[in-house]
Amino acid sequence: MAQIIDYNKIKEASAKHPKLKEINYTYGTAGFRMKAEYLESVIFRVGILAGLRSKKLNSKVIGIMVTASHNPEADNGVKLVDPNGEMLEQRWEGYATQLANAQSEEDLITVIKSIVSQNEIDESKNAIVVYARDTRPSGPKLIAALEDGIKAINAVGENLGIKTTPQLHYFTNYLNCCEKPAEGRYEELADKLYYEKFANAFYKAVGDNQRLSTVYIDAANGVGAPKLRELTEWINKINDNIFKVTIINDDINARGKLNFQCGADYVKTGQNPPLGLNLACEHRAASLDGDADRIVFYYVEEDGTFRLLDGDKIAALSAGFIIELVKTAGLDINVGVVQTAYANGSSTAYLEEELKVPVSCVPTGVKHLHHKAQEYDVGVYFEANGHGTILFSSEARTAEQEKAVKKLQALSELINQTVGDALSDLLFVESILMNRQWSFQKWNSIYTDMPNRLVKVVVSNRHIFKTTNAERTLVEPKGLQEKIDKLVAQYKNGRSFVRPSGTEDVVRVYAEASTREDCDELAFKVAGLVYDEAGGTGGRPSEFL
Ligand code: 16G
Ligand code: ZN
Repeated sequence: MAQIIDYNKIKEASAKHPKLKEINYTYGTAGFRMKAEYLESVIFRVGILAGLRSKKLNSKVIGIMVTASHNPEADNGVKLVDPNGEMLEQRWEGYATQLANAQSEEDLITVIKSIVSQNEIDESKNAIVVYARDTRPSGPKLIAALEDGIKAINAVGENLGIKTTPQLHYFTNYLNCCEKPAEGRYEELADKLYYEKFANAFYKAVGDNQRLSTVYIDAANGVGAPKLRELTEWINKINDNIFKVTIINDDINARGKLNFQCGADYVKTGQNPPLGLNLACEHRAASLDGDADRIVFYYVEEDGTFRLLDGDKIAALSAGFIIELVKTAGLDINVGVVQTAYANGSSTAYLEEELKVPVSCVPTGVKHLHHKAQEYDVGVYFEANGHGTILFSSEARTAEQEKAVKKLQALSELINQTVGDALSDLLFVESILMNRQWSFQKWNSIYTDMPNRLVKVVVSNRHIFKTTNAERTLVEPKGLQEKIDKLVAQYKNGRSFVRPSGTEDVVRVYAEASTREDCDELAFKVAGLVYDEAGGTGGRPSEFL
């Protein structure tokens, strides 16, 4: 029987994890994320918030993931997951920020009480929370603080140990719709159920198509390495001739290696292969990020040119295959694709003009994409950085049993619909390529990326930047957008936008144009303009024009 909230107990426990005075925390696009040493008080309070959220939702299970994804090893972070496996409801992000910033124990209690009263939370409800972490060295200490928070609010906490972010999302959703395991069996079951589901779905989706060559996977020296290894063992148990991977950058124990010159973000940003991978021209390769929710694919041409198959290419490949199945089966199902401003212009043109699929553009961050994708029967969403998934409405899932429908169903089971998942995306892409018997070269040739460049500008206050039109137009600082437009107009197929980062203290400039030279010139001119007119600081980089 749950007790009502014991505020004295919370006060005492909180005193062991005092808030650092100088820091102002914000629950942003990626939850709380910063240097690990600043996070102890925050994580303790996230434990409390998760307890409150579970009580509010009638004892539904809430998930908590401790990770800083693709960030350097010294960082860490924490994110809450709602019962259906989706990101925390937006209004509660504000509560998270308020709790994190309460300076004293008294302030903390005041904030908790106001959340309870605003949401009419029944304090006597049970609360249940599951939590996991990635492989960062700071993880265990932060998990201990989290457990103190969970205990302080008398919630039941189940530790899932080391998991990928998508595994935590998937299992949170599972626990809220299926039978809960016995106490003490959560950690093991979270792996087993996940492997079993995706291995079986992969087997179904590939049918009797011929297997393709080995995929070399750069696991960023993170949690993706052991998890992918176990997942492939499960696949091999069913049929050891359908999927071959070689995992590199799988050292999760050595300090300093996580995401260091490897991983999806490094490869996407630098358009270079990661450290430790010697790519020959026939090799197929992919990189995960530190918590295995992003994936990008790549290969090198005979002349050594590096070719990236990013989130936009994954979206195009998936949408093309799904549309074909839908047509073959004669289904009345609407398929749509959701992108952000970062999507390569050529990908949008390919989707709209060749595949004739509706494309919408939303602000950066998974919650925006996920939400929009739910409007379609089949909603494909991928950020260019390799984070994404596909949502199949139940209508699409229960259509009649024809061959194409069966394949569509198999695909719907193969993708982790709670959140973008590098491992499930890998199997999904591989199954389409096997069905089509396509090489990476063939896949790449569906459209040609426009040259593009991303530049960071350090400014004294990024919060003065306000955008509209899915982040493609600046509203403030006033007058800046007009000046950007003038620059853009000087370049063939020019496109550029400026937005404040949600995860770093910088402003990002993106530019595209017909040629590499034009694109770079446009990007550095816009960056220079932003630096000069909107409080650039820390020295004007020499490449800015
Ligand atoms: C976070 C987002 C990711 C987005 C990135 C943008 C989630 C789970 N993750 O990592 O989707 O692409 O932030 O970062 O929403 P930025 O605002 O610094 O450019
Ligand atoms: Zn990630």
